[in-house]
Amino acid sequence: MAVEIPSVEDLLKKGIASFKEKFQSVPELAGIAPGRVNLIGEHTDYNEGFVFPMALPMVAIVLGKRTNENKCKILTTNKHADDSQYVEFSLPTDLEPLKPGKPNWANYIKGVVQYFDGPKVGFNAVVISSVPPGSGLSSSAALEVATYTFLEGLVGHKTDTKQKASLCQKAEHNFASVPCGVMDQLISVHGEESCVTLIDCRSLHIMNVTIPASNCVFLIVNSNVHHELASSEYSVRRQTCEEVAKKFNRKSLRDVTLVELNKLKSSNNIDDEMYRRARHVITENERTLKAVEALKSNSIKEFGHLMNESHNSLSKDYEVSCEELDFLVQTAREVDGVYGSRMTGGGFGGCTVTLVDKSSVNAVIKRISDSYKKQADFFVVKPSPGARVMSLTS
Ligand code: GAF
Repeated sequence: MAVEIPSVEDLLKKGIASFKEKFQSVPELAGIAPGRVNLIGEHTDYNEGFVFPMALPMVAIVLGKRTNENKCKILTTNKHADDSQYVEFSLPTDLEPLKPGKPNWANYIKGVVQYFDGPKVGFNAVVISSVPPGSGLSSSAALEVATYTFLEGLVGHKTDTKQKASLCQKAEHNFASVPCGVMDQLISVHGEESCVTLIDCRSLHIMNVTIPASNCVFLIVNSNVHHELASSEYSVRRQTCEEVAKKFNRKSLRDVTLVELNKLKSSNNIDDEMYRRARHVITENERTLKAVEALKSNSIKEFGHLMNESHNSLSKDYEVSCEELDFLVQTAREVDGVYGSRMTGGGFGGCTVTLVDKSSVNAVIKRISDSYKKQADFFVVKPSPGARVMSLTS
């Protein structure tokens, strides 16, 4: 059975109750921001390429109130192994900026408080989230953007939305040491109900594409595995891409064509591994743009085919898939009514996304549940709204 995704209202109720218990007062407002699933365009964002994600109904919420102290006091309702669920830190000053430390979960919040471009004020807050952590659905970007949105609401300051996403990305780089691209933060800020969003990660231009009416849905399958390689290999991939772009004297792989890459290969000026990494990025950009056209013209079959090609390229050329993800993708594809299936996010574990006829969802769930050696979680998802502030007093 697919997991029932908790409603924002239910999460708010729980968060408010925890706040009242911890801080013996009533919270004023909430910053709410979604996780995301990327439908195609993987490992292209840090190459200034194209991505095509949608915001999820799973969200992170930061709720609370402003105080007169120069302290940030935060309780998380999420359980974190070996980590305390409560943290206090002083507001940053020019002389004493915030630094990452323990507990780990608080680093995303600290980073955002550090880079917030409005007036900095003390607050008490509770964090609650329905985005499964460490599963490639951007639980960390959702927390960063929810925190930023909460701070905007507290002081009545609004940052330009692209700048806001970039500052949240900076928090992730410097406080979580992940050299991520900007996709996750941008879609968390800009998501729209019923839309998938094409992002040009060079210009940060955003185009929302409405999902045409059809009998299909997107099914997310969480493999519930997370391989330790994930963050180190992510940096290595990013570096390799930069090295190949340098060979061409170009700013990024966005500016390199497949014909040029093939020429370099035939003159023996690039080793096979580097060639395959770059080939993934170049062909993935092409697939992403084709997928956008396919969705616009309601060519579901073509869209699914491109999702399959994307996964194959991520698995064979970019080598960021793993046994479990390949298994889930392969098993889903064997079911009638499935148009396409691929890993989503950074890889080495996490989730797959499958485009499937509504009438075949249960058959996919059954086939995977019967044969997957671990426990998988299933979510049927619709594109959902991006970050917003909600007043809790009216
Ligand atoms: C992770 C990163 F955070 C994104 O920026 C992106 O690179 C993605 O992996 C791969 O497409 O989610």
